[in-house]
Order: sequence, then structure tokens, then C-alpha cells
Amino acid sequence: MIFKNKHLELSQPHVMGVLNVTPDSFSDGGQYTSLAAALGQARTMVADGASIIDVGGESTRPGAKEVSEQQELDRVIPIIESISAQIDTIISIDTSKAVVMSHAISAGADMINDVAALQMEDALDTAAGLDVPVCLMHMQGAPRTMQHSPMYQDVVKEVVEFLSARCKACIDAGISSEQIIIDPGFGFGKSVQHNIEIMQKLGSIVAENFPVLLGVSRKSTIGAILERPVEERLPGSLALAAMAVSAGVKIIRAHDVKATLDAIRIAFAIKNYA
Ligand code: YH5
Repeated sequence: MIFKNKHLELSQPHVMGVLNVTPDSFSDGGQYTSLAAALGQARTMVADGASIIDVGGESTRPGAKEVSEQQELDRVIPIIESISAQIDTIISIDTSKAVVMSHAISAGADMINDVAALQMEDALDTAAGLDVPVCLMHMQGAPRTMQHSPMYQDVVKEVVEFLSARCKACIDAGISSEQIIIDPGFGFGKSVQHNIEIMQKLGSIVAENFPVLLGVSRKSTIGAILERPVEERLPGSLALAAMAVSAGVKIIRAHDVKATLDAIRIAFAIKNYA
């Protein structure tokens, strides 16, 4: 897959490192809201082997409040500018807002990661005009309320149908099929059982023939299965990451880059051993 001027070799799996720049970030307590700290975190993740840094200024964790456009811009633009100037990496902007997408790409971001799959106002046409790779994620409902009572007849079938329809909408809007990544949205409007079913049937999402990205890192389904608080979910996260790569997932979005890369390199080596 080609980004502005960088290439990502999708014959092998990659880690997308999470860089939260929200003051209420659940997993870093907001300690990386200052520019220097965020830049340091990005450097560490790249040194640990992350291929992509996902910069997000709008918390999409369950129950999170919505953030204004200006607030989101104030949080992400200076960080994207610094990373772009100082670190050789692919930068992803985690946003659903069209204005944030354009400013982020101008500031040096290379791709768009949208948990709303370009369904918000102007997002589809804006992304198409920017001519960068996009990750389309499935979510039932909106972040603030999505975990209230997620319901499906057949979660995997509905996720595949949704993603397939959004891929078509992107292609119709002028986005090249070569620039599309899909993501079933683990934890986004899904119960523990729904997330388990997604893990069991990842093969049917991979079979859509778009590169698949998955974010499982530290999520509450791991907490529910293991009865572990968020700070004790690394082993569970690694187990899911390895299973995902084994099923053909190409990009794992994770907080713990070094450990995740080791886990997926093992999964990939076993998967491909002749
Ligand atoms: C994703 O899966 N996730 S933000 C709740 C948690 C832990 C982690 C403690 N953005 C994804 O990481 N983008 C997020 O419980 C994402 N795929 C894509 N493409 C949520 C998150 C998290 C939420």
C-alpha cells in the first residue's frame, strides 16, 4: 500500500501504535497531552517497530464525550506537524470530522482512520479529495451510547455487509480500492459474545480482499474474559493479536508496540512456515 511517499509492505503484518492526545485518555491518564511527551511516545513506538502512528484527539472509548472541531484540531495538529518533521513514520489521523481530516493531511498525516467509516458530513468527499489511504471501521451506534445494548441477528454478516457497502461508497466517490483498509471494530457497539464471534470468524472479513486492521489492545472484552483491570490486559491483548494475524489480519492497532510486534511476528512465522 502506498502512502504519500512511503510504502507499507502488506505481505507481512504491521503494528499501528496508538498515540492518544486526549486529556481523558483512559490508558495514559492524559500524561501525553503535552507536545514533547507525545513526540517522545511516538519516537519510542517507532523505535519499538511501529510502522504507523495513529494520532487521535477525540476519545472514542465507550461513554466518552464528544469533542469540538477546534478542540480536536488544537490537540492533533501540532503533534502531527512535529512527528512529520522529526520522525520517519507513517502518520494516521484518527478522526471522523472532515475538517480535521484536511488539516491533518496538510500538517503531514499520511492516512485517515475513521471509526465512523466516512459517514459524517462531508467526510467521504473530503477523504476522496485528499487521495490518501483510509481505514473504514464498523461501529453500531455512537461512542457515547454504543455499549448500552448492542444487538445483531448475525454480527459478522452485518459487519461484512456494512463494510462492503462503505467500500463501494468510497470507490463511487473516487477513492481507489488500493487505498482502502477495513476493520470490524472490536468493542464498538458489541457485547463480549459479539467480539468473540468476530474473532472466531475473522477469516470471513479477510476474505473481502481488502487489508484488515484490528484494534483489540486493552479492550474490555479481555477484561471480561480474564477479570483483569485495564493495566493487566497485555497478555490477553497479545493472544488476540496473534490469533488475528494467524487469520490473515495485516495491521494490529496497539498501545504496547514492542510486545505486540513480537507476538504477531511469531504468529506470522508459524502461519507461513512451509
Ligand atoms: C479500533 O479498534 N479503537 S479507540 C476501550 C478500551 C481500550 C481501548 C479499556 N480507535 C479502534 O482503543 N480505530 C480505537 O477499554 C480505533 N480500530 C480503529 N480503526 C478505542 C480503544 C479502546 C477503547
